[in-house]
Amino acid sequence: MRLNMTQGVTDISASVYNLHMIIFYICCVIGIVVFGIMFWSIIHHRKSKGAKPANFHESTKVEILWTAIPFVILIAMAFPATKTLIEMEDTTDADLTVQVTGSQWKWHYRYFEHDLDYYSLLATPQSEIHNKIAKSANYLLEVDRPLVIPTGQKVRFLITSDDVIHSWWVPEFAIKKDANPGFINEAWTRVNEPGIYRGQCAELCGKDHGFMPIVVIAKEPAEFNKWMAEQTEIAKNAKAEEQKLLSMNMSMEELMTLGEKVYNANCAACHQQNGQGIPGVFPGLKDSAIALGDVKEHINIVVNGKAGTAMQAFGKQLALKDLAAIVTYERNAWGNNTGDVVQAAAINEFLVDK
Ligand SMILES: [Cu+2]
Repeated sequence: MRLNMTQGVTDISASVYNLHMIIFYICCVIGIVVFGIMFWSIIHHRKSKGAKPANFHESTKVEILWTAIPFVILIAMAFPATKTLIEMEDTTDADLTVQVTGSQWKWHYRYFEHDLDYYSLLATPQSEIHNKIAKSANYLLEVDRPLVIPTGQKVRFLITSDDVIHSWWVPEFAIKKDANPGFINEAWTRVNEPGIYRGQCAELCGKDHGFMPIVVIAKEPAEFNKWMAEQTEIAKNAKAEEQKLLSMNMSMEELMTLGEKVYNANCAACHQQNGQGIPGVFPGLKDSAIALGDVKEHINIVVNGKAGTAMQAFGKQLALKDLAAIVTYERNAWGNNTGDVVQAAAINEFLVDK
């Protein structure tokens, strides 16, 4: 039974499970009947026993039977399946709408009714991935900022993508929807019990396809509202903080410490922790023309990305000081030693829509 589908935690996932089981049992019965008759006939009416083959070629009775019986079985299966499918597709009257955007290799969540959006990144440390320490129970299934939704309410998901095709899959909600660039797919859920539910990207989307998990926390509505109030407050303060930062200078040390952390979470997947990239696929930054060359060009690439490549525009993903720290880090780590210190104010000039 461990190999069977999950029953999930929503009414829809329960009906999907039941549907799966009903059709599975129908298939078992058909299998037993068909193979039973076949093997019984082969054994009891074999040639060595002197059996003469019957001839029912062009028998109207048989032809009607073997058309009618499968037809009836198919209709009987289509009824409950269609009912469930229609229910799954009905995204009307949602209490909350969340836009889910896949991008290489992370998820972005935006709450329509609230002033809140954020990226959700893999939280499993590199040391676990490279077998330097023991793997934890939720290896590759943990994120820094999970999606939080209320229990007992209808939550609608609008699923899309920034780059290639991803797929947002949470088995316990019975949701698996492709995230296509330029399209919006809809799904919905109503989770009955509070809890932590995990999923993964289910459409091969490139090198780190296995490194963009999904974690959804379902909280009681009161707790959800409390969480939402806290988060919007934090987001508001962070914006105010950004403005203050523009007139402040961080020390080289602070920038390097923060830079290493942010680099490892956001850049190391492609450019690697040692800054050497993957030859032929992702350029290295150690001794590179970008990291040692013009600071402005370097900032521009980090903030606005590089069209036609996997290099994303990080300006909309990270805070000013994180971006300043990344650029400072890349210019001084791995023996790059340019001595350049980049501050938040320098980054701000390159943000297109701020
Ligand atoms: Cu993906």
